[in-house]
Amino acid sequence: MSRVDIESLRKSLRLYLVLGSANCHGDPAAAVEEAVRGGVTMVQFREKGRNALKGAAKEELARRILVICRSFSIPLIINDDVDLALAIDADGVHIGQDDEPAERVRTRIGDKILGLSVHSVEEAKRAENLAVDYFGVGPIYPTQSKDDAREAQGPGVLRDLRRENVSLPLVGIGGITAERAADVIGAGADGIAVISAITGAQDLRQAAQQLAHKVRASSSGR
Ligand code: TZP
Ligand code: MG
Repeated sequence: MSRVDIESLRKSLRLYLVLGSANCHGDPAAAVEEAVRGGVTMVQFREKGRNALKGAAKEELARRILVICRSFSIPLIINDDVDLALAIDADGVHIGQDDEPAERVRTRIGDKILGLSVHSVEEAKRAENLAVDYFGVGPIYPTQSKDDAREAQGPGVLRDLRRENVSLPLVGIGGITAERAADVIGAGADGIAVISAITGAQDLRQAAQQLAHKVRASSSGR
């Protein structure tokens, strides 16, 4: 197998749902199914927080989410858990600046997708030679969904990255709603990553449909 095709990854990143059990009222796998039916193009399993599942229970939920993603042919990325990604043969891993270093993760996951959170041009430049496949950039707007989130930076950070010729696929994250999606895409992101705009909605499928529509409308021609 070879590394992911960058252009198809850009498309997969268009509407990236990030979630774990802390973000869902009901079964997270059911939430994924609804959201994917609405137009989500990639999923990240991010099991965090005080009551986060661990061990076999975490793996069991990840496997159920993987079955759904596979049935819709969309990638499943695991947040900061290389062992789990390898155990279930997920499509990739997403890491933050303080997680297992990207070089080591790349060695362990081979050709799977590797995403890295960056907060500035400096962090992105430092990581450009690290065999990372995409950058998650944020928080773009204030967020309630991450305890240790840094200060929101606005879509300008995406513009700065593009101006400095960072060419990797970029996905904006943090406080993104249907109303804000066009500004994030317009600033240079290939897609948007959301938690609450989907998991906090009454109708998850409809929320995903609205977001997908906004992304499609604002990235036409790309
Ligand atoms: N990383 C930066 S902001 C964030 C993460 C995981 C949380 C995004 O959640 P929401 O609800 O879409 O603001
Ligand atoms: Mg992390």
